[in-house]
Order: sequence, then C-alpha cells, then structure tokens
Amino acid sequence: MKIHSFDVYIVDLPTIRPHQLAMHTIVSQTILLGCVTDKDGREGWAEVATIGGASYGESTPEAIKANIDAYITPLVLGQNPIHFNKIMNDVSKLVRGNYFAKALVEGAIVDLAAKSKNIPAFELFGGQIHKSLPIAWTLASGNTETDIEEAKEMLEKKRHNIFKLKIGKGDPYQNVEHVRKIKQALGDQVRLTVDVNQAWDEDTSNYCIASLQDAGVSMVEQPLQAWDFEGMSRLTSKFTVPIMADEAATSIQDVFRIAKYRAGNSIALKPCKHGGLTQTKKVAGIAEAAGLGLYGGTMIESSLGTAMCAQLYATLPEMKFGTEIFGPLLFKDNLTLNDIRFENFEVIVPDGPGFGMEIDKEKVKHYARKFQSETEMTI
Ligand code: MUC
Ligand code: MG
Repeated sequence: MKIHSFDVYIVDLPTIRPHQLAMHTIVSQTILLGCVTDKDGREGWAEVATIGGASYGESTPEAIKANIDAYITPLVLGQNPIHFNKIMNDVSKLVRGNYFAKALVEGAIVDLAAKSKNIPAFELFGGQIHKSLPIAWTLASGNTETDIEEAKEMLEKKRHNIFKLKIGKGDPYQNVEHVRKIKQALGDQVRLTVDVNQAWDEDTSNYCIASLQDAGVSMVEQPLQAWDFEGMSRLTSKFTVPIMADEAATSIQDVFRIAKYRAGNSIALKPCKHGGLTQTKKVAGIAEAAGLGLYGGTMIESSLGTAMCAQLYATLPEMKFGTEIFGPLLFKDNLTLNDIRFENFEVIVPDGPGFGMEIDKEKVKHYARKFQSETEMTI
C-alpha cells in the first residue's frame, strides 16, 4: 500500500450565528481538508480549522495549502501510510514549523492507515480510555442577555453545563461585568471559564482576574500575549483561579517551558497547533508529568476535525477541564454524511474505522473555494 496522491481543499463553512473572538468575528469558518489516496483508490481524510486568516496565528489557510503542495506532498508520495510515524519524522527534518500543515497531512495518513486495518484511529494511539467526554460551549454572541438565554437553552437540552466566554474584545472592565452578570444569572449549576485570547496587558490582567476569581470563574485562558511567559508565570503564582496557556502552548518545547516556569498551570490541547496527533500525545505527556491540567481545545473544526480531536483526547488519562470540541454545533451544515453525537453534557467519541466519519464529497465541492474549479478537484 503506497501513497498515490495528497490533495488539499479550502472550504468556507457558514456559522449559525456570529462568533466573536478578540481578533475576529467568525461568520464563516475556514477549514482545510486533506485527502490522501493509495494506489488502489482508498482514501484517508483529515481536517484542520483556522480562525480569522492571519489574525489568530501564523498558519493561514492559503499558506497551509501552498506549503503542503510545494514541500510536504512530495515527501509523502510513495510511502506506506502505516509508517505515519516515520513519514512525519522525516517531514519534520525538512519542513520547519508549519504545524497546521503537518497536522493535516498526518491526520489524513492516519485515517487511511486505520481504515486499511479496519480499526478506529485511536487504536494507533494507545487505545480508548473514554467513550465520551465533557463538552463546553462558547458563549460569544457579544451580548449579555443573548448569552444568558443561549446558556439556559443549552442547560435545558442537557447539551452543556460548562460555558466559556470570549472576553478579549472591547473594554476589559465592561467584559468582566458581562461575565459577572452571566455567572449570577446561571448560578452554581454551571462552570464558567473565560478566554482572553492574548488581549490584556499584565496590569489589566491583575485587576480583571481578581474580579473574575471573585465572581466564581473557574479558569482564565491566555490573558497575556503568547510570548509573555514571565507575565503568565507571575499571574499563575498570584491567583488561585487556574491560568490556562493556549496560544503560548504550541510546540513540545513551549509546553516544556510553560511547565518549567509555571507560565500557566493548565494547557489547552489542539492537535492542529501542536503539529498533529503524535505531537499532541507528547504535549499531554509533558503536562501530565508536570501536573498541568489538560483541556481538550478546538480551533472550531467541523465534524471530521472534531472526530480527530475526540479520538485523541479519548486516549488521555484525564481531561481536568473537559473539552470544548463543540464545532459541529456552530455550523449551518455538515461536511460528513454522519454526525458527531452530543448527549447528556458529553460528546460521544466516534469509533468507526479511521476517524469514524464519512466525507460528503458533494458538500466539499459546494463549499470549496471557487479558485478550485471542479476540473482541478480530484474527488
Ligand atoms: C480559542 O482560542 O480557544 C475555541 C473556542 C472558541 O470559541 O474559540 C476557540 C479558539
Ligand atoms: Mg483559547
């Protein structure tokens, strides 16, 4: 079995409502799909998602596609997918950084390898510990009343009882008030966390985190810029509310540094930002050894990317802060023929062959960027 082709599609998928982060409001999420084939025409598929073009991170959708096409695909053609560990090790020697690109390539190869053995992909990562995982929902409409109504609806439907608020945009002090009001309205039946997405300086963080802690918030994610390890370390030792590193926790070396200097006492995992599933397992190992709490993060993937995250997170001993892989629930449409199931405040880990998802090629064609004409598309 040899890899015959690798194709990358850029897809824009509309959301059910605007989703407001510090740097960008998502109304249409840009997703990359990777499709690997072998000589017998068998396929493996993977997904990574990006937020706000170049405003969230360095891996823009266009760069991910261009770098895979030019530099990674030539290295994987002709290789046996079951050797994905060696393939990605060889790729990493010749391609620096490019974590999202590597995650997409590794994911599609893993899907193909697992399908060829008729096993779920998590069997290639030590096997499943959890069959379902707690799932948070992000309240990010930008309006306090709308967020409270949305949260109440989620509670009633038993979909979520953990809520994350994106509070990096606008006036920090007003945003803290917004959080306080939501916590007051929802009470102790919910766990409330906040994500600042690097928007505050240290003085603002000192003032705001004290108020958030007082309001009963149970975790503060990435208050400072990704590079500010020292500031994150000071905040972590000052407050009792857990401080989570997200944008700062990319490579295994970053996570080791966070552990060493306590620049955060919890880590948001995201296979795309770490460079794939294998690297995510390594990050989780460093965190576990250092006693850092884990969170199953998302870049707001659709069903396929969510299945990839769920399958990997299911192999880890403990997700202290649960997961936030709610992506499929935020989209108007689905790129797979089957759905991710959300039940009783948890996401059910897909357990079919590969990532357990069947791609809907008509939908991929429908939402793929126009510069990819039908004649260029091999699906
Ligand atoms: C982030 O920074 O964590 C995750 C949930 C959400 O609403 O935005 C993302 C990105
Ligand atoms: Mg975050």
